[in-house]
Amino acid sequence: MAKLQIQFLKSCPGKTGLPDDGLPEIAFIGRSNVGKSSLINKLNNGRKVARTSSRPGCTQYINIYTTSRNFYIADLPGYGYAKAPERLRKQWIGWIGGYLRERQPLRGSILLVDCRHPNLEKDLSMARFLMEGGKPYIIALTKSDKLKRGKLAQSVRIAGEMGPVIPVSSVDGSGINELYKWLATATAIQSAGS
Ligand SMILES: Nc1nc2c(ncn2[C@@H]2O[C@H](COP(=O)(O)OP(=O)(O)O)[C@@H](O)[C@H]2O)c(=O)[nH]1
Ligand SMILES: [Mg+2]
Repeated sequence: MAKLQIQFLKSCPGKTGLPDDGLPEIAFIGRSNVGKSSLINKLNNGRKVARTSSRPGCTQYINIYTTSRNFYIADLPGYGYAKAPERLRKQWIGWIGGYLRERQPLRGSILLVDCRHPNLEKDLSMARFLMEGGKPYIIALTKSDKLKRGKLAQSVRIAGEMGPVIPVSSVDGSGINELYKWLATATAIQSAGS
């Protein structure tokens, strides 16, 4: 897969309004500030994708993007706001879990984890969801430019407990080609099978 063009399509409150034309969908999941918007922009040939997500902590919107490779990106709401009450956090995780289990066109997920914090409980529980879901997923270990080589290797090892890891940087572009390859494979599974 060469470079992608990515365009914002719409924000969906909950599961209603999600695309139903059968095209594959890839979920992007991660804590707020993990570098999700930056990564999506980087995948869009480094150009800013119009529109970034809204009101942290109070809404449960899934932002849907179309891509030039005929799959959708589903940008799930960030989780793990420090200030969010426990009740809200649980509700949130449950809601994302529901999407991951039930969403038919979902072909795989990218879990973004900050390379400087490779074993936060919130990320571990999200990784557990993905593991149990049985669909392909990858850990994108973000902001890899922020760590020296040795520290990054250590972080990759720790995050490796959660699943396969690709260290990425939206600043220096490392890992982006590997991510394109993963996306190509994950979204091709369907065309081969049905
Ligand atoms: N050094 C570095 N900073 C990054 C990288 N990706 C994101 N950031 C910074 O991290 C902050 C949060 O990024 P953003 O993409 O908005 O995160 P989001 O909340 O997950 O969408 C911003 O200040 C970005 O400039 C990266 O790969 N390297
Ligand atoms: Mg964002």
